[in-house]
Amino acid sequence: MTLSDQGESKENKTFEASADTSAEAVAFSVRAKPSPRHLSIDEARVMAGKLRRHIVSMIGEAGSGHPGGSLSSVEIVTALYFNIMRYDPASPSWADRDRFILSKGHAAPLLYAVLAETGYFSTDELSTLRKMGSCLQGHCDMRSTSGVEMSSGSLGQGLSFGVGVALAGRLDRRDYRVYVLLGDGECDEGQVWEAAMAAAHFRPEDYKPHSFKLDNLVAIVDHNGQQIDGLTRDVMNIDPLAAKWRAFGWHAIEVDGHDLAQLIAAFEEAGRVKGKPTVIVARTVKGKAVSFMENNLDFHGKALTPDEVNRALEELG
Ligand SMILES: Cc1ncc(C[n+]2csc(CCOP(=O)(O)OP(=O)(O)O)c2C)c(N)n1
Ligand SMILES: [Mg+2]
Repeated sequence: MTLSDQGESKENKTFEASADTSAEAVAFSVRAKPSPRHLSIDEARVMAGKLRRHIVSMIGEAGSGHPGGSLSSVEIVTALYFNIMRYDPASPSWADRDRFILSKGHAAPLLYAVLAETGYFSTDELSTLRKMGSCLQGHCDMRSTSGVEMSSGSLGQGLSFGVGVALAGRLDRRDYRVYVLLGDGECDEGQVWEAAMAAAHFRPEDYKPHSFKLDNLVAIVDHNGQQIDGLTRDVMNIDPLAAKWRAFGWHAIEVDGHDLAQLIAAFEEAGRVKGKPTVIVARTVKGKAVSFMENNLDFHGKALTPDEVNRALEELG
């Protein structure tokens, strides 16, 4: 049974029941799991274009924000929210939902765009970004925005949080999966590597009788080659990135981060990996799909002017 088969009142009752650990309630909540959405690649491409239009419009309207790193991760979240993850916008705290954690919290407009398009709130809210009283803060605030799993913006913390959420899933015997999106500049933070080491450390033989293998955890690194102060290879060379994660005990997959088919295949591969967490190193272009923003360091943390918004929207079609 999928959510679309259920009436509204039954749906709410289902999710209330998921906190109940009786066999009957657990069986019911297992039956009631919503399936991931399934857009075709062409439909997903159209959705990616929509997300990009939201991003440039809302940052232009706000007059501040981080467009470059929001645009580079568009296909990553499109693949996750429209082909991979299991969630229900009507029940944002449903205990069995898959979790998406935006560790690079300055890309908040990207997350807001996808949360609006999936139905967590209206797309009309997007134009309130960074305004007084808005539920859409400049950086992610889990107390203000439906669907935001972690307050982020201080780089380096999301993977540690994700390890905790993945461990909690194992402890609670829930089969949700945890996805953490990191920036490549963010990987300069030592805490990322502490979390990477911890994630691969937890093994069932250490914690019998429970299974603590964190193969329910997937990190994605948006490897756009740029950070706030310049090129990653100049500021702090992190390559070879996949080899580093492998050395830390992770299964690593490298993809073109704008190729939806490659991304979906990589997430599916991650779902089949047993006994270790997976990292997807996604090669991307900062400012992707807007010619004057691509690889332009200026647009790391600078809003588009009204004229630039118009030019960008024209290009995005
Ligand atoms: C702990 C911390 N230090 C510094 C900053 C300021 N800052 C915001 S974005 C950014 C660069 C991040 O680069 P990257 O992770 O590569 O992000 P992307 O290229 O995807 O935008 C920095 C240093 C911060 N937010 N948090
Ligand atoms: Mg970067």
